[in-house]
Amino acid sequence: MEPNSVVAVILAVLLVSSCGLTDFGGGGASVTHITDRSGTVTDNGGTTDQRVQTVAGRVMNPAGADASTFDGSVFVVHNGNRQQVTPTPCTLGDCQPGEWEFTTDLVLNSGSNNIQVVVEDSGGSQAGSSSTFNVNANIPARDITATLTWDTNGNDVDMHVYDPQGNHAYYSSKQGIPSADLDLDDIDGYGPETFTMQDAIPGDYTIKVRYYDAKGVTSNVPVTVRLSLNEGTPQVFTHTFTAEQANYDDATNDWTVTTFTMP
Ligand SMILES: [Ca+2]
Ligand SMILES: [Ca+2]
Repeated sequence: MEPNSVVAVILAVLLVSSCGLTDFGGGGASVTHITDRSGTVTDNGGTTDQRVQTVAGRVMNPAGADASTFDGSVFVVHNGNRQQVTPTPCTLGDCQPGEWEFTTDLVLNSGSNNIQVVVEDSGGSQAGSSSTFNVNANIPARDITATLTWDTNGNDVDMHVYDPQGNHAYYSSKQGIPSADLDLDDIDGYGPETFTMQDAIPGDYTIKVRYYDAKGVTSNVPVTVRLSLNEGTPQVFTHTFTAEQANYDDATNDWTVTTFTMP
């Protein structure tokens, strides 16, 4: 190999090895790929026929390369809606100094889905953002989508949905409403817990939220529910629980989020 070729190969290796953040980042954050529950990976620009996906990505710690804790917050923004995620130190072989990683579950909309990662420093100022990751979902549109998230790490909040016939979907009966699905019970912070119903029967539906278990969290817990009907613009509802309001199976402190009528 000619010396010039050796230099070219080294440069190529350097360029490839820095792709973790430069593919969709450059701004200190990246979405690397999404994976469905069977393990099938969809890359940026791809198409999937699976609604529930896990988003994986990388972010730079605003505190710098040597910090052992992540000094800031990471948000996944999906079609304009933010959900917070928990970064962990990057463990893969191509990790750059100061690079952390995250995964989070995400429920796609029918059609176009834009996913971006935003990093804020501990003062709440934006410290980084990725380019937009696009994926097209060949899935039927849903009549009802309700997503619960909360702003504290490590504790357990639960969404409860009641249909017009009194059926009840919640963590221990995720398919408690026929033809609907509560995707998962998040028990360690931030959510999301997402309820979807493709063909809603007519009548009144009620969403409630219970602070189930503080699990040592002593701060207040800001909670958000986003409700989208017919995949339209979400209505956003917010509430704050105190630490003392976590009360397991007691409904006393339940937040009645909303009651809405499907035609
Ligand atoms: Ca939960
Ligand atoms: Ca979680």
